[in-house]
Amino acid sequence: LRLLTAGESHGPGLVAVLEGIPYGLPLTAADIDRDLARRQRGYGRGGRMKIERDRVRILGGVRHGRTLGSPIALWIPNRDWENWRLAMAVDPPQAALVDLAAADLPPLPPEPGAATGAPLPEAGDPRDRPEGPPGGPWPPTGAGAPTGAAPAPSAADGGSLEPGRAGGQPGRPRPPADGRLEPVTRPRPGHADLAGALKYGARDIRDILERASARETAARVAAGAVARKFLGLFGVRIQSYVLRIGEVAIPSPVLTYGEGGRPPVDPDRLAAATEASPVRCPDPDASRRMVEAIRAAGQAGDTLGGVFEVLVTGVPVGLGSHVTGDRRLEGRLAGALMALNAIKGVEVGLGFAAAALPGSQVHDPIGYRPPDAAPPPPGIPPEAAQAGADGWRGPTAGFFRHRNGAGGIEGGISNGEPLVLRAAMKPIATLRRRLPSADLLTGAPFAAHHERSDVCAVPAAAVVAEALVALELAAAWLEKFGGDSIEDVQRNYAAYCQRLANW
Ligand code: EPS
Repeated sequence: LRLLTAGESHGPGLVAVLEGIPYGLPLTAADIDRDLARRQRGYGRGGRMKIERDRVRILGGVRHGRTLGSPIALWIPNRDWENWRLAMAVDPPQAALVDLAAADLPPLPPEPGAATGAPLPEAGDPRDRPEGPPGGPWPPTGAGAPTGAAPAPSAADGGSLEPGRAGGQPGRPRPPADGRLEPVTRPRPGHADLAGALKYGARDIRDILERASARETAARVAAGAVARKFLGLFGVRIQSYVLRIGEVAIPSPVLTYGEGGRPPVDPDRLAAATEASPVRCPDPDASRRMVEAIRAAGQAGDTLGGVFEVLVTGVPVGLGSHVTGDRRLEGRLAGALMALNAIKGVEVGLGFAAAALPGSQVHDPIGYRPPDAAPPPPGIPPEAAQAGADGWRGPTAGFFRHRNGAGGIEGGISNGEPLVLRAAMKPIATLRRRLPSADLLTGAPFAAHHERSDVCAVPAAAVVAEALVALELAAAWLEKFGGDSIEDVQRNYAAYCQRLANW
């Protein structure tokens, strides 16, 4: 499976090309739009999400609602592009301006890129003073925490904290129509701005930030929705939920099993509770406190990170392999999650907690129960059910674990228990309370650039993580059961399940 995405945050749109999905997978735009909409939600998102209504157009690889086995080309237009036609023009700015003459725009500022010629802001402007801690106590403890009445969060509008206008900052005058043509020269600590500009030799940080923006994840979510649809044919389900926002945290709901290895939660109820929460946390009380923490951070001009978990049920024993490092499933999945913007840590199962425990409390005792002869639960192919798949576990020939500290992977191979993956996201780097920075062209001290942004995007990142896990698992699936058509893959999978059932 190969994926390539393209497109800038404020360019015309985002593109994904996914190659390797077999012939004959039922697929419509609605399968993809559902996940695009989920990625847009979550309390703490900024004004951009009020502008965008992400919807895919399938440009290739699908005919009459079925995949053709050819590359699948997906296109997600950026509605905000209308506001950035000049600043993000594909043509050189002077030519683009001729095209846009009807828009009655003011004259262009000097060409960005000439290091000496680029206009620099007046250092005396109070807006250029950093508002964040320059070298004060670290980590800061609730500095600037606001008081006062909390506005009621709204799940319906995604709970955005900023007004939906393009550009500018709340309470400040709107920049001139061509203001975005001015080069961005004050790198944000924590963003790709400075490292990217130095690496590529860019004199305008916009050349870096447009692609470093997490807007690109919309394209990965679209491709991941195709992988999810593919895995769904075999009874595999992927659900994320938020465990932490800032200091508000809940424990993983899936690590502690009941008597005899009974699943700790009903995956349907976990999914319903998660999707009903404005922060995608299945615990309603924690959700309320998380919303409050995001609101307070937003009022203080700050941002918040967090932790989410991805649960994958119905995974058969045998994906990935112990034989070489690059085929180990843990490494592949962790790599996929670490490749998501702002992710700074990944855990599998007990994760870091396993380091503090003796082996007797870490490794999962093995049990056996003959597979049930009853008809398969909905969504599980009969041959997988014969081999012991029950909606929680995938087919395992009847072997099971009394708990799931391994997070469903041993020796780099899936063991049939659900996969349990966690990732830690750092707070978003674009702060309204701007941190100290230095001008890219002169080195002069300035407050970092601020552009409209999110206060917290952990709920959205969890949805993106589902897509990344789906893509990696679909790749591992095709390596084990691959074929040119869905029919071939189903036959290969059925034969494997049969082998397990006859164990
Ligand atoms: C995003 C779109 C962006 C940001 C966010 C993710 O929109 P804009 O830059 O127009 O506000 O909301 O990007 C970042 C957090 C970032 O650091 O770049 C999206 O569609 O997810």
